[in-house]
Amino acid sequence: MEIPKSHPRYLSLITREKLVSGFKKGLVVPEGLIAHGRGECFDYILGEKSHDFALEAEKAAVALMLLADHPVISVNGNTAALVAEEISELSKILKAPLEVNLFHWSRERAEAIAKELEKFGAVVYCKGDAELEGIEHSRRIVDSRGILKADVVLVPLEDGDRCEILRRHGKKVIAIDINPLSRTSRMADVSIVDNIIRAIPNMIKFAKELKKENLEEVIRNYDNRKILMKAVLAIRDNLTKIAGELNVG
Ligand code: PTJ
Repeated sequence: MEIPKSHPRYLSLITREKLVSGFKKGLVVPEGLIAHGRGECFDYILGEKSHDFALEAEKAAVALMLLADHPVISVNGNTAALVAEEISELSKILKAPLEVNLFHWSRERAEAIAKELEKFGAVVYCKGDAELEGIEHSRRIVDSRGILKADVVLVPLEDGDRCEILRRHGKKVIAIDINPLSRTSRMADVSIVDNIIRAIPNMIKFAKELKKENLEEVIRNYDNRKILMKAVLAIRDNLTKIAGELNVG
């Protein structure tokens, strides 16, 4: 569908179109469209901008990945449809391979997503030759070169319990989830409460700017509970502000 640039909701509508196009290409599952709707709702309530708490988490995430021995970026259908090019660039800068990891797994879709990412020159793992113990659903299927041996894993747009299991396996987990109340946000070591379409470009910027000697300090000063608290308070404050505006007169 042709969306005029003058439309006040242009960016939001274009983002939807990317998902629909990803769905038609077999990258995104129907459930992914529903998940996006939930994300849109939280983004709307948060004012559709990267708040300070998101920027701080994005910076800490980049520092953690730069300090890691085996950082890996997990990619699902929605992520591939929305930010294939940007996440490939981030992967190259951070020297963190991409790994296709799906909740609604099929060999065909995993390979289609890998192909989409490879177009942008990233290293993509999708052998699915190993299993993460402790998970019963398809996210247990991992690559022996990637998530299985990773020490830090970036998990955008997750759906629940894998974060906890990854941590039980001794890995540090960075989540990108615009919902600060989600199980994933609550369980992660670093919770990026931001829309992925802003989070990845912000992370690219930090990855280019951060100096090696500052990485440890960034991590030392980072407090994820505070970040999540600020995100929840931002929801409250934004709603209070809007209610106040409606109350005038
Ligand atoms: O491709 P698959 O098979 O791995 O499936 C992917 C989905 C997204 C369907 C699957 O992981 C799923 O069901 O996820 P959930 O449980 O809906 O969780 C996704 C989380 O991501 C929710 O908390 C949403 O609020 C959040 N979210 C959705 N869109 C965005 C987002 N967060 C940041 N940016 C977004 N654009």
